[in-house]
Amino acid sequence: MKKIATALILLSTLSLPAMAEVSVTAPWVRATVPAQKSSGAFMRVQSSTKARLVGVSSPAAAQVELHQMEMKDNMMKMGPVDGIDLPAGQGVNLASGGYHIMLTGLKQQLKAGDTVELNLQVEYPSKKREVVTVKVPVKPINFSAPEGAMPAAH
Ligand SMILES: [Cu+2]
Repeated sequence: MKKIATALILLSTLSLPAMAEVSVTAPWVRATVPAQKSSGAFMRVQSSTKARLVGVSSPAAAQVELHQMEMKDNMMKMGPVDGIDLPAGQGVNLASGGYHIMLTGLKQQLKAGDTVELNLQVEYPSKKREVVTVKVPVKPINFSAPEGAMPAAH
């Protein structure tokens, strides 16, 4: 019996893939005013191996989308994208004015000091998926991230 258990442990150790490391730094989500049903979340995401951010969900919002803001015909336009590439070892900024995470159908007002949980779905070239849960602090409406990020036009 003991032998079998040891063998099983060994097997499960061997079958573990070399887990890619996805790290998130400086996450924040913008506070909302009482009637506001949407907000943006921002962070820097880095994966040690090539990966792609393919979706986000949150218990705080009915829907969460990956958005991109870009200049088109001299107008800032914002819309959903189906994923954001994470090149190996290179951080990708989800910042105001570029890629960001858009929360819509907020279940309650987001107040500075609160925390919102975001579940980032990451897909690897093998099609294997991983969920990275991030506790994101809510920052005041007038908060702007360092690195000269543009104010959000939400
Ligand atoms: Cu947006």
